[in-house]
Amino acid sequence: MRRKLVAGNWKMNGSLSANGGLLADILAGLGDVTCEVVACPPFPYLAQAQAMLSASPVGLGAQTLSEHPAGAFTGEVGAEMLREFGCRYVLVGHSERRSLFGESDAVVAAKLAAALAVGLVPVLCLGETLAEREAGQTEAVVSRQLQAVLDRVGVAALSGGVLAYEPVWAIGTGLTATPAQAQAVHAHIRACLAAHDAAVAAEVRILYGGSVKPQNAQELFGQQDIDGGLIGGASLVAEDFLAICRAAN
Ligand code: G2H
Repeated sequence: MRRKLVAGNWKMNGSLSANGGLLADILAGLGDVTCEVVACPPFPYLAQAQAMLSASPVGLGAQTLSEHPAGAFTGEVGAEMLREFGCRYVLVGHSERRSLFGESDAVVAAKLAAALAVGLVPVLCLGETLAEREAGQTEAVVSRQLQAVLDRVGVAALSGGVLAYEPVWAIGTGLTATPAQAQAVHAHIRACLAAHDAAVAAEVRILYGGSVKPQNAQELFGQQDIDGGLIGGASLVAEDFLAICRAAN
């Protein structure tokens, strides 16, 4: 039985005061939430979030990390630093990192390995563009993205891990994959894992991301292979984020 997980990806949003209010409201409204909840603020706010969340059931995650452990990499943030600030999770290979910051499959795999090396749980993001979907390449694209990671770390390293299917065409656009579309890709991803190791495939949680809202969350999370959500815009509004968390109960 996979426990559902809902993670808020705040992207490059927030301020000390806005985050303080958002986290306080989330903590105050958690009473009837049973799924695992995670918040992923921007780097400068990790200490603030750590202070507010460390005694709570809400976990902390970062949005990316360097593939290097330490050294002359100006502007980068290493895995050990994230751990020191209380992170349990880190997003790896979000489509905005891939498309806007040029992260190749190989770089994504290296970042995932760097996270695992210090005991962080990577949330590996996979997803196709609209052009790729229209060309019938959805399964081929997510298979390629997953295989790059499997080639690097092996399937056993994903045991207990988290993946996120985020169709690029649904991210921040208001378009959402239908539950059936999402389920089909989630099932494909699980089958790819099962081809390597059935036990790992059965326990890995696969989140759906891309314009998840209170209105569509329950039906998405009701699909057999959808184990929760990676929430962008709606994670910035406590009421909406909590409603999505409740939909995962
Ligand atoms: C996808 C998602 C969060 P949104 O990027 O990772 O964002 O919910 O705004 O589409």
